[in-house]
Amino acid sequence: MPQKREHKGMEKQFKRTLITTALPYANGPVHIGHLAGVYVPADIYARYLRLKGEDVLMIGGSDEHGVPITIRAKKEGITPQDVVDRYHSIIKQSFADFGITFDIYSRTTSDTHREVASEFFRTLYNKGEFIEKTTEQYYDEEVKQFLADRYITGTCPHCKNENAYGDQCEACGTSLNATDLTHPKSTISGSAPILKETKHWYLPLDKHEPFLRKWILEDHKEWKPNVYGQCKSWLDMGLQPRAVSRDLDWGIPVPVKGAEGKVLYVWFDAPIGYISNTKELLPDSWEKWWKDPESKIVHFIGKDNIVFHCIVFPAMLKAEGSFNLPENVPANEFLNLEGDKISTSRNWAVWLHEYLEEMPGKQDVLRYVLTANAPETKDNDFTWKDFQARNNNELVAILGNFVNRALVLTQKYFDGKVPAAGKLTDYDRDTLTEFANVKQAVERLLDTYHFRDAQKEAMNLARIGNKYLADTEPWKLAKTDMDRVATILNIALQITANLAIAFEPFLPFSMDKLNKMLNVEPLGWNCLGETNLLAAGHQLGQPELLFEKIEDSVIEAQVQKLLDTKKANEEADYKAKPIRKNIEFDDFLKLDIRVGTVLECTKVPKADKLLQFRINDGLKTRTIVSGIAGYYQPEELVGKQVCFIANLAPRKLRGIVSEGMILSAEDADGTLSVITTAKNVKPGSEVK
Ligand code: B3M
Ligand code: ZN
Repeated sequence: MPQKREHKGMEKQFKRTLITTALPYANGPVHIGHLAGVYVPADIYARYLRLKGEDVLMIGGSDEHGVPITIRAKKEGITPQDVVDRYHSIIKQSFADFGITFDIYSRTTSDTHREVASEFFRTLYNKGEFIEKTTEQYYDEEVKQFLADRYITGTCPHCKNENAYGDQCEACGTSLNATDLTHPKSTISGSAPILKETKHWYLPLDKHEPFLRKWILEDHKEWKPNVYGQCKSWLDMGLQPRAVSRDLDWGIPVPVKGAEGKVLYVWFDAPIGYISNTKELLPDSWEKWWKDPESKIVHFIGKDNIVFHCIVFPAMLKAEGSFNLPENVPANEFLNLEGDKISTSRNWAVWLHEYLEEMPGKQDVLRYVLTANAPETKDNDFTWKDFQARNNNELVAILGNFVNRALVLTQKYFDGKVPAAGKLTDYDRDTLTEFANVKQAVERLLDTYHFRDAQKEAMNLARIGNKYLADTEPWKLAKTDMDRVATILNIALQITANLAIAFEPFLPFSMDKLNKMLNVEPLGWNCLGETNLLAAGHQLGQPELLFEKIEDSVIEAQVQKLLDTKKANEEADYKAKPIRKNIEFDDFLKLDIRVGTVLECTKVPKADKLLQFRINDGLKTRTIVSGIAGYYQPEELVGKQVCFIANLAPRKLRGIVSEGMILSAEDADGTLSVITTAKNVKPGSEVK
């Protein structure tokens, strides 16, 4: 049955759905953040549509190009190919282990991908869709190579941190161009790079801006608010041409004359990977999935990839001319771990392969918890305590308990054969209507990408069942009224069969098990809500426990593991940033730190890290530019009191004269938090 969706006031029908999932970089294993943000929701959606009998493809793969991979290789003294070979297979295995049902999981180093991406570039090139620009970039004469931003360190012009990167100073958060650094140094050879001219191809996003504005802001108002909002703020800042090539020796060679030593920028080739992988899977029929107007494309991604999927890739597809654009991009926010940002380099993560070693067979528990806590509209936190509570109080106590009671009682009183229902009471009928309504509710939520609420609805079905058995107490009637017991258990078993359908997209491993216990083939989605799924006399299989309680000791061990990581990280941080040597009191007095009240705060156009403040400093209004745009929405800070250095010599940032510096605390992962006062004080008050 074709799906119906609201579209520009009309209902648009689609014949098939192409689901793509962000291609993770093959420079490390995958963790719970990946699963929660992208792969579990995509898999739920794919399984749901397949259960409905729709035509679905789910495309995945590893992103194997880009600078992070070359850096990792250099660090380990191996080739980039070694790095991606290792992690591609680990990642692929983890996804398979968690039941993520890709139709294909390939890689961007495949031959098909190289051909498809080269062809795509050539088409745009021949159509004149690129502009060519020659700019000066740093070049390491010792190793004879241009340096990507991350291969250059130097002194930050703003805060004088000596270890700033070519794209960003992690000490003050300012986004930089490599040429802003003083004393630049190549991290490859340690030598001072020279500036050398180099030519690159740019996609003129500015040219596509009017189209993108209409397509997103007017035609896709139904997109999630976090996605729509990010797109709007990019569009409002104005789009710039973006380079789609790099001077690098790892990647897909730019397929035109005069481009020796240049490769496609990883963010140019990676999204084309969705197309290549479809083609690799279906060499003869891939095009209908991408080009037939009756095909719907949905990109599942994390929030850091929104601009590439909603703006850059659509502009590429539009420029090419023959492809559909995505119907929706249900991007998630981030999942934190025990209150801190997940970080691969700090080993602050629950790695999927480790989880499975330590919790064998518990894939569904993690899938359940990650969906229950999915960062759908805001960042969310994973904690082991919550993991345990959701397992013990929901999976075990509600779903598992109900199913087990229904099956065990049937075994006990009817030798495991579905008993025939007799006359229904009003309460029976009310119960049946209640769960018949669940189908519509779950569908509406899944169709609009509200996976956590959909799962909650499914759990309500189990709650209804649990309550029904608790209220009717068939075990007490066994001696007096076996007809009534038969009716009650028939109803309980029909609810169980419904649960096996409703939970299949969420808990596929357990529902497989449940289907075996029911001795049925998996039932289609359209059976959901029916009350005669199991015929009287049908022989059930052996009941088993669906879920088991997780003991405190298991959770404590996981928490301890994280505490150990935290301790190791703290020691390393302290070593990396030891307390500086003592200063005299007079030195301290030189600093004039004051409190000011933020009157206005706005984004600095074309600088994604900078906010411009207008601050009441007690005497006048002063302007300060600060590199904290990544951590605050401007409006959050208006009216707040902040501390700032009032006697720092004014300096120009992106053409704006900044009169001072706003003080922020930086934690180990680089997150900045503005220093404010515990009580409101008069603007201009000194901080000492
Ligand atoms: N590899 C970035 C990431 O893993 C990038 C996604 C590509 S999707 C085409 O966040
Ligand atoms: Zn800095």
